[in-house]
Order: sequence, then C-alpha cells, then structure tokens
Amino acid sequence: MPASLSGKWEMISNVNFDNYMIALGISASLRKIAAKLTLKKKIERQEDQFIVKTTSTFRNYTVTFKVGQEFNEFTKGLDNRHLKSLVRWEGNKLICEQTGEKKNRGWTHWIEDDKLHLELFCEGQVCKQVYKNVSKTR
Ligand code: VL7
Repeated sequence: MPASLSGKWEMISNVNFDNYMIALGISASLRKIAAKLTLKKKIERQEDQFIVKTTSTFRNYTVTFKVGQEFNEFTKGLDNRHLKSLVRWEGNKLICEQTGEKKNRGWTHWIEDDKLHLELFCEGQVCKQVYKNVSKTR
C-alpha cells in the first residue's frame, strides 16, 4: 500500500514559486503577497474521487476531480483561467495536465519520506513545494 496523499499538510519549502507565477501572468503586487504565504493542503480521497483544498490567510482554492475523468477547472482567485484538466496515476505519482491558454501546465503530487511533494509547472517553469504532515492522526 503506497503512502497516502490524504490528510492535512503544511508547506515547509517553496522553490521557484515566483517564476511559476510569472509564467501564469500574475501581477507583481499579487506575487509579492503570495510569496509570503505558508500554504496548507487538505486532501480527501474516496476511491477515485479527490478533493484538494489549498488554504492560506489570503485566499483559498479547492479542486474536486475523479482520476481518469477530464473536468472543467476554473482557477478562481489564482490566474482566473478556464482549463480542461485530467488527473492520472503514474506509479505513485498523481499527475494533473491542465490544458488551456498556457502550454505545458499542470502539477504532480507524490509522497516521499513522509512528506507531500508537489511540482507545479507552466511553460517551462517548475515550482517545487514540500509539505509536512499536520494531520491529528494518520
Ligand atoms: C494552487 C497559486 C499563484 C496566484 C494567490 C496566492 C495563492 C493559494 O493548483 C494548485 O494546487 C493543486 C495541487 O495541489 C490543486 O489545486 C496550486 C496555488 C498556486 C498560483 C496564483 C496568486 C494568488 C493562494 C490558494
């Protein structure tokens, strides 16, 4: 049984976030605020259905999807774009392709050393985030 993505997580590192946001076309003023945030994730899973909540003191973002089923995603409060998104498993990695105006856009989640890892990518930029587990029970 692979380690579960489910639970509550808190960001402990965030590399190249600014260039990822630049690739998304986020304004300098918004990037300045975003750069200071400690992001949290709450991931809930029921079989093939996932709910991923990203929260912060500034804004929150929730996405709900079923693995292998394309869905319409609106990145409300982020870059406010409409995407066709598709999440799949590749080994122990959960990979999302976000098709839209921006090329080569998506993210990958996996567990390594009890940490939640996330790569956010867009048009050649890769932001790497690591989260520690803050669930009350595992
Ligand atoms: C979501 C934000 C920057 C605009 C607000 C600051 C951040 C956080 O897509 C994401 O996660 C996936 C995988 O876990 C599930 O949705 C990343 C955060 C990236 C990009 C855009 C700055 C505005 C607020 C809610």
